[in-house]
Amino acid sequence: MTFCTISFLFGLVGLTIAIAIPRADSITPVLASQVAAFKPFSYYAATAYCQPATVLNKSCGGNCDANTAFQPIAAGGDGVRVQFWYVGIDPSLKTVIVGHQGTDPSKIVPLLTDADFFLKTLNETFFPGLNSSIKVHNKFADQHWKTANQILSATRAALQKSNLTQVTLVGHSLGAALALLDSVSMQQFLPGIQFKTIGYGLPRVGNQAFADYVDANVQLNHVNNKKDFVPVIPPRTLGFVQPQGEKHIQDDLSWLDCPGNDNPDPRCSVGDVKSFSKGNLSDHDGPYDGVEMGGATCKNVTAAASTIHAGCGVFLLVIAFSLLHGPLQVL
Ligand SMILES: *[C@@H]1O[C@H](CO)[C@@H](O)[C@H](O)[C@H]1NC(C)=O
Ligand SMILES: *[C@@H]1O[C@H](CO)[C@@H](O)[C@H](O)[C@H]1NC(C)=O
Ligand SMILES: *[C@@H]1O[C@H](CO)[C@@H](O)[C@H](O)[C@H]1NC(C)=O
Ligand SMILES: *[C@@H]1O[C@H](CO)[C@@H](O)[C@H](O)[C@H]1NC(C)=O
Ligand SMILES: *[C@@H]1O[C@H](CO)[C@@H](O)[C@H](O)[C@H]1NC(C)=O
Ligand SMILES: CC(=O)N[C@H]1CO[C@H](CO)[C@@H](O)[C@@H]1O
Repeated sequence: MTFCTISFLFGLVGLTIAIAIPRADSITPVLASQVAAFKPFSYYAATAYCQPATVLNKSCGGNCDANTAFQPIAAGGDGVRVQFWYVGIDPSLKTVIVGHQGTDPSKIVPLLTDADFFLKTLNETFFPGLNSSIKVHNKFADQHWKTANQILSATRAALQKSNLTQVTLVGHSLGAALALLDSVSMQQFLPGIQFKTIGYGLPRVGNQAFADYVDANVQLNHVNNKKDFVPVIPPRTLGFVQPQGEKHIQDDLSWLDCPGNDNPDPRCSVGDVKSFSKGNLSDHDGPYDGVEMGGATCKNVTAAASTIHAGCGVFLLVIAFSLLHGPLQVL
C-alpha cells in the first residue's frame, strides 16, 4: 500500500467516526443574551392561556402586562372545543404575534381529544402542494383546521395595519404543536413574509417527513424544561420525530442548544427523559427563565381553571393514552 492509500483509508476511518459520533460535541450553551431574547415570547406563549376578551383589552394579568407594546388585533376560541388563540402586533419587537393556547386541564374535552391519535396526511386546503408522505398527529391537525382561516385573515390584517414583514408564532404544549402547524400552513399563503416559531414543551407533532420539511422550511426553536416528558411523546416507535431547534433547560437552569432531531445526549430531552419514571410532569409548565405557563397565571378565569395546574392535563392525557395503547415506551 502506498502512503497515499493508507492516508486515504485513515481519512475514511476518521470520516466514519466523525459521522458516527456526531452530536455530543456540538451541544453548546445558549448565551445569556439569547436566553433573554426568548423572554417576551415566553410571556406571549403564556398569554395564550388567557380568555380572549382579557387578551383583547390587555387585562389578562402579568403575562399581558409584561409586553407593554402589544397591540391586539383579534382573539378567539372557547378553551373547550377550540383552543384560545390571538393575533396582535408588537412594534418594539417588529413582529406580528400569533399565540396558541395549550392543553388547559380545566377543559376536559380538549384533553380527551388528545388521547386517541394516529399519523395522517395534511389537509390540502391548508397545506397546498405539500408532499403526501408528510404526516402529522390527527388531533393536532383537527384542532389546527378549526382556527386556521380566522388566524390567517387576522394575521393578514395585522401585517397590513403594521406594515411589518415578520410573523412570530408561539405556544406551549398543544399550543406549540398548533403554532408549528400554523407556521407551515401560513407560509404557503403569505409569500415574502418571514416566519419564526417558538414553542415551549413541544410534543412530537409528525413523522420523519414532517420533521424534514420543518427543518428545511421553518425557523423553529423549541424550549424544553428539565425532565418534562411531553417533548418525547408520542414515541418514536409510533413514527413521531422531533424537528430540530431544541433548547434544553438543565437542572442548574442553564440553557443548552441541542442540535439534530431527537438528540440522544443526556443533556437533551431524549437522553434526559428515557422513560416516564425518569420524567417529571411538574417541569412541563416551566418556569421557562422565570415564566410559568398555564391558565393559573391568568386573571379572571373561572375558579377551576385558575386552581388546576396545566400539568394535570398532560397527566390525564398520558393515563388515557396508556389505557388505549398499553404501557408507553418513550423511546
Ligand atoms: C376587559 O374585558 C373583560 C371581559 O369582557 C371585562 O370583564 C373587563 O372589565 C375589561 N377590562 C377592561 C380594563 O376594560
Ligand atoms: C380538509 O379541510 C376542509 C375544511 O375544513 C374539509 O372540508 C375537508 O373535509 C378536509 N379534507 C380532508 C381530506 O379531511
Ligand atoms: C414525496 O416524498 C417522497 C419520499 O421522500 C419522495 O419519494 C417523492 O418523490 C416525493 N413526491 C413528490 C411529488 O415530491
Ligand atoms: C411599508 O413598508 C414598505 C417596505 O417594507 C415601505 O416601502 C413603505 O413605505 C411602508 N409604508 C408605510 C405606510 O410605512
Ligand atoms: C419535579 O419537579 C418539581 C418542580 O421542578 C420539583 O419540585 C420536584 O422535586 C421534582 N420531583 C422529582 C421527583 O424530581
Ligand atoms: C378583565 C377583568 O375582568 N379584569 C378584572 C379582574 O379582576 C380584578 C379584581 O379581581 C379587576 O380589578 C379587573 O378589572
